[in-house]
Amino acid sequence: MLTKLNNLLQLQFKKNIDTCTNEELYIALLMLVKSLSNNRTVTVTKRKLYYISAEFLIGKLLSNNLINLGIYDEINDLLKKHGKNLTDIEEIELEPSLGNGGLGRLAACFLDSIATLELSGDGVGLNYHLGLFKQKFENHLQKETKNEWIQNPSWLNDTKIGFDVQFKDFTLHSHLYDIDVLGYNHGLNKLHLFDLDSVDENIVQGDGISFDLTDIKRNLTLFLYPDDSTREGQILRIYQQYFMVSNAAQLILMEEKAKGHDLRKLHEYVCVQINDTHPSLVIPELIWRLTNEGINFDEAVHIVTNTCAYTNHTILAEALEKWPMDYLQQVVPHLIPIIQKLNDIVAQKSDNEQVQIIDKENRVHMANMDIHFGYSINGVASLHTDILKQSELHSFYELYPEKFNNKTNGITFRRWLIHCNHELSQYITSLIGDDFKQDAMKLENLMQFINDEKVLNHLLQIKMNSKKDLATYLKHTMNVTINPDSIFDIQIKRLHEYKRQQMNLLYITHLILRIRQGYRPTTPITFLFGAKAAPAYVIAKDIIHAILCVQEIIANDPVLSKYIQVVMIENYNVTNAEKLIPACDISEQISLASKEASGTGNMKMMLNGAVTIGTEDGANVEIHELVGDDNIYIFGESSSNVINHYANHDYNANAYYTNDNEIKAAVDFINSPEMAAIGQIDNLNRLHHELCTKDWFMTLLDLKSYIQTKDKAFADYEDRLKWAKMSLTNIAKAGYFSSDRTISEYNHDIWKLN
Ligand code: CJB
Repeated sequence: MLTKLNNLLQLQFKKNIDTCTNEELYIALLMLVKSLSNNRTVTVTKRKLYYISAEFLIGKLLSNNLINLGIYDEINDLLKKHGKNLTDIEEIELEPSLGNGGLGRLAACFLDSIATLELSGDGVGLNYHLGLFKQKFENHLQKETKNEWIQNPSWLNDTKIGFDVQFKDFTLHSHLYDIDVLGYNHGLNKLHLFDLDSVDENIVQGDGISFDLTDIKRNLTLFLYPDDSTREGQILRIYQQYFMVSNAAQLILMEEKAKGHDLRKLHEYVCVQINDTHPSLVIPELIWRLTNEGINFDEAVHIVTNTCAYTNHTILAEALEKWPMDYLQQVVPHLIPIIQKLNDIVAQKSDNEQVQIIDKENRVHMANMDIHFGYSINGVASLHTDILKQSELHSFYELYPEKFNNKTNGITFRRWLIHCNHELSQYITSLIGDDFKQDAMKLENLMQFINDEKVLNHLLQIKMNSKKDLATYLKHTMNVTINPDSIFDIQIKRLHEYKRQQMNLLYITHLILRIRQGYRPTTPITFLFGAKAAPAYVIAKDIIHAILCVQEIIANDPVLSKYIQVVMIENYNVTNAEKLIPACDISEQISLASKEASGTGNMKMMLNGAVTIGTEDGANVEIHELVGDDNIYIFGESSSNVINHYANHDYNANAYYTNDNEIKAAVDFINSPEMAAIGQIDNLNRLHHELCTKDWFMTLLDLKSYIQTKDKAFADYEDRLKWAKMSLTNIAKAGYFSSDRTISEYNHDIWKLN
């Protein structure tokens, strides 16, 4: 390996490992990985999967690829011998900004597992030049800036392939870049990212994210999720979505023709997984293209219906896309007759308004099209799938019970244990061998050590080391000092009212008031948040503002700061998640029951030995079943009660606020003079008003039981051995959440690739 590396360094820079810089070494390692990937043969199975997704939150690739090539330790040792440090070299790589949250990270975990299981399955998406915005904090407010992540050289390979994509007013020629997806030990697939040469970063104003929304040729692949609060913004999203799926369809047909397959049998050779509704236009697009190939409409519909499968990731109405017909008319008029014909087929089947594709207001419901003209629809955790069947999509379930299935999400243990927590991973290997790396259920074997004090103490020590590592990292990146001897209570996820970061904040304001009345936490607590708010989501940004103000109040108060600290991580992303997750003691999974489809951060933190405090929502339900009542903190209303509250319109936030002095005091802290002295009173008032009048996601409903449960968790933390047992149990039971298990199920039930 040393010779190979030195040859690359010589060729590129006329240097060797002892004389080169870290930047040069990073480039040489990137080239080394690429050349080793080239030695692998592309995975082939009878049927090929195309996983189309608006997001792929892949994270940095160097270490992950070294692990999956089986050369991580070798390279690590080699670098050390020459006075270099892999962690420093990793810092040179910029994290691809191609995703937003759980949906995109899931897609990335899936690609890893699909390749590892040696299934032929490629990702298809867009190559956003400036990605999702980069978050900065200024005056305790979120500021969005552009995220320039594409380096030269990078993991992107220019394929020189491109397709014409036809819009109403013009045709654009795409440009395809591929990233190799290496499976663990074997397997090679591709992530196909389509781009457009005419896109111009210079149209973006300053370091912000504003640009001319109508200049499609120059803006099409600039940003993921451009602001869609205006008509222009929504139309831009349709342009992006169509560009993605038309390219996907053309790539599929090109590959199928090259294999000599009969397009009439497309469904035998190809499966398209539609990840949420962003890629839904692939259905009419494929039908259109097949009819252009001389296949009649009905047959084309049959073929496409047996090719496409849809995953639903949320029941939140705002995320289930419905596009006004006239918007589609403006962008892709050639698809309209097809969508109308599909709508006619549905109308003949059922007169139930809820299942129609085109509604009375002439909007096209993407999910509805997916369900009628795909052969599978799955939810992402067992509770979520039940809710789809029993309430949200009940009318569809009655029509097509056989199409509905559950696929509980998973995470790749390569990144979320082996890579991000070397010490824990090596310790587990020393206890039970390394079979768990191939078969995650083997982690169960750790249960034999549940009463072994030596093991329990060692686990506590590993957690402490991770907390120290996080402290060093935060000092280095944000210049904040945190105390590794405190309890690390962590909530990291997109900012959304349903995820209830505001409830966590109200626990903190409540605690501030208690400390001021003389209460003293036994062990200090560090509350860590990481979250980006969508740029147009006003209340979400107000919540960030309030957290940042509380952070400062505590920091400036000599008494409070002895016992508690709040840190809001700037620009939460995969890279800092990899530092936060191993360091977590208490994992906050406190969504309003029924609203979090699954969650995957809950799985990552569990795998790294954190104990969950959570509602019976999403995959928390399954975590609870696996670890049992004693190894998780469950609180709050059940999903069925919550669903009833919505149905009966009987939740009254103001009653909770006025009838309980503790709740009232915690909420009133938000716009108190002390907060106003630091923050913006208008924002704080708006959040306060929202909480005690509307509170659509029922924060106050669960606040009391949340406070009690959290107090209990902090008290239990004092019994270190008991806590270590809980931690060990969580690690041991996490095997079920390997994305290898999830992908085997997808393959067995839906894709049938081999
Ligand atoms: N999800 O990240 C997103 N974005 C969306 O637009 C809709 C859903 C999340 O998907 C994850 C993967 O399935 C889920 O774990 C999570 O609950 C859901 O919010």
